[in-house]
Amino acid sequence: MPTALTRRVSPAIIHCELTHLERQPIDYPNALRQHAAYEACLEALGCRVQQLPGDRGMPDCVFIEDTALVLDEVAVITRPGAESRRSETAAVSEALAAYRSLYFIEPPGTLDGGDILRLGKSLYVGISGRSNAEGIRQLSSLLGPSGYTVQGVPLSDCLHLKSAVTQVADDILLVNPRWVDPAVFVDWRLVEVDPQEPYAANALLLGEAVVYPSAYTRTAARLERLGLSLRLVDASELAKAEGGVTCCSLIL
Ligand code: CIR
Repeated sequence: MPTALTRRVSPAIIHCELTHLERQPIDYPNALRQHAAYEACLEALGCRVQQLPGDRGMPDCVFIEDTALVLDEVAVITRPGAESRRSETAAVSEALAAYRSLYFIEPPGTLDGGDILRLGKSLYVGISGRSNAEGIRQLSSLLGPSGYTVQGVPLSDCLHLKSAVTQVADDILLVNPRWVDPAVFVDWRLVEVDPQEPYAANALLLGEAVVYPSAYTRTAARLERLGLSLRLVDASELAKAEGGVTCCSLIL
């Protein structure tokens, strides 16, 4: 049974980092309710959920994906690009040490887990405002010996690579072609987000099921037409903090 590591929403979420969105009020009780429903969805899909406590001093700590890359062999603890987020890694590395040997990204490298798309043994890493060339170089030298290839991918206008592209089936990627060049993924069958839903490319594939935000009805219809099995969750409150569905868990 996979473990999904999550982290409780911080009461300070209202002070989260924002890059592309204007600050809007976040309803904390509603964010907690939606996060609990997301965890219940992961449980219904067969995961054991292990929730780490939130932290008042870490507004973005619910977005646990950014703090680590978990592979079958090892885990890499990142060094988040936003300085306000660097302290989030301590509790996550403590928890992950029970499951994996750990590697660490060291200064001056920066890397956010949201920038790393793993497709088999290929790791695509967004060259973003958060992940720099040195972080990508360190990732490559840490994981090359285990047979992983690491390729940097240019992005435009979005926070992370997985804002622009995620895997939704064995052979299908969901992509926003305005934010990442689809030619990078030439060997894959690609489905594009509806142009009216630019934020709709972030989906979480768990087994055969796709955990997906209920807000993106047009893109959801495209995915359903392909025969994919969607589990819709209301992720609207954390979307105001620029979070999606991949970023609220680490699947082990
Ligand atoms: C941040 O800007 O770091 C947070 N407010 C949102 C992080 C979302 N993480 C992700 O999509 N992997």
